[in-house]
Amino acid sequence: MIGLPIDNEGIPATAEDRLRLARRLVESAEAHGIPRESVIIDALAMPVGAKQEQAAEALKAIALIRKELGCRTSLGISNVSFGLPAKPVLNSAFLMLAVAYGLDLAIANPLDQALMAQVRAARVLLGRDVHAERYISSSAAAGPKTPTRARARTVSPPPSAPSSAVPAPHGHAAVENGAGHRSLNARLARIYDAILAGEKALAAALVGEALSEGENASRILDDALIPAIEETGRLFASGTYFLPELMLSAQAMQAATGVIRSSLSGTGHAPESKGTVAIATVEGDIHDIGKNIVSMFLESNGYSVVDLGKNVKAEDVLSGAIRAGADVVCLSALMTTTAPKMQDAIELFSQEGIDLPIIIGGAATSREYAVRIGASGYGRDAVEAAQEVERLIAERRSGGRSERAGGKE
Ligand code: B12
Repeated sequence: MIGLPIDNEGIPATAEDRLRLARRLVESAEAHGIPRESVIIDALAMPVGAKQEQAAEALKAIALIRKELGCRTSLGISNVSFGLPAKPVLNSAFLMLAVAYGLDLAIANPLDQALMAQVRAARVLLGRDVHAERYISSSAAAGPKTPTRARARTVSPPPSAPSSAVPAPHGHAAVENGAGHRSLNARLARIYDAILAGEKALAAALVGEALSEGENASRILDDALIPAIEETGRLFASGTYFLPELMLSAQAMQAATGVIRSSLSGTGHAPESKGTVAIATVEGDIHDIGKNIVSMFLESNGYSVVDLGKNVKAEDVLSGAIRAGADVVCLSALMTTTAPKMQDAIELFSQEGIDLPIIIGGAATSREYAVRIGASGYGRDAVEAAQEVERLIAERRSGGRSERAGGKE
């Protein structure tokens, strides 16, 4: 039911009077068994060319009616521009303001592409289009995505499905899922899809299911999770994925690796630690997926890991490493702009006379870079990270000086 707050005196001039009449409408509707959730009150747009203050009154009425009566509001947008030039400009500006004031329904032309694009943009800015999903999917720049979130939901059976529902047994028939997708068994393919689609709960559930059915944790990481997050990076770089999608995939990745981490810590390994590693992502860099994987892998290989976090200043790496009694420090950087922070840390350790080996890694680094900045070690992945840690701890224990990063090759 749409109600107009008008009485015998005509259209009230103020928002407060519109609220008063709207209250009467709502009470009368309720007396007739119509709940207020079903009532829409029109806030009454007037030509701003005739009564300029009226636009503000209509906007104020939207907010008041919503707040005081808890019912929805509508507005006939184009009334506002009557008698003025460049009507579409005023109409769309008015609509944007009305949306910001909480308008639920606009009487406007849905075939007006420019207007509708602005509404979609406003919904992002006001946080109503969660993860900008509708905005992105309606954007001309957003090409077809592989796989779409919907596809990931339909391709994959629900996580609680019995294992007999899994179409291909472990290590057998491969599923090709389009660009960037490696040949994977069905279970790993679903995990890959869930990461690509940013389906956090699904990814975690599928990884839990795979582990409980005996899938190897390293295989899940190396064949499904890491290739999937790298593929999202490629899709982002090519303009197919946008930042909210990348973030959703990263969150799904964190959730999935979290499941692996807790399963590893639950298995109870070597009671005696092989040594202590302090690990951090350097200052200015918030990428921590790789660091977390390295840290998890080191823990599962019997090291005590003290995670100093991400975006960590060189001084905090130093004090954290000392506090932890670390044998080795691991630094991660994913951006060309943050990799130099590793050198800062190495120089700080040296200035302060702290003789601790520092291993570096992350997509923005290389063995050559490690040699150049005087790091003690470099690892391309978590396995190499563990090898480097082992080497350097052994060297320290045997009293030898740590070789520099280039010494291994
Ligand atoms: C996921 C992701 C994000 C997520 C991060 C979520 C998180 N919590 O980590 C979000 C969406 C938040 C993000 C944000 C940004 N990102 Co980003 N991101 C990525 C992406 C797609 C994947 C990174 C990743 O997790 N890879 C998977 C992991 C497992 O790999 P990894 O970290 O390299 O780790 C492995 C190895 O390197 C090694 N390793 C890692 N650390 C260490 C440490 C040691 C000691 C050792 C031995 C080994 C080791 O072992 C790991 C396991 O194998 C990359 C693209 C890519 N393909 O790398 C872009 C990328 C890194 N991001 C990029 C950019 C620019 C940004 C933003 C600035 C975007 C923006 N405009 O806002 C912000 C950065 C904000 C900031 N200040 O840090 C650029 C960096 C460009 C550059 N060369 O400098 C990339 C390359 C994308 C691109 N092509 O443009 N990002």
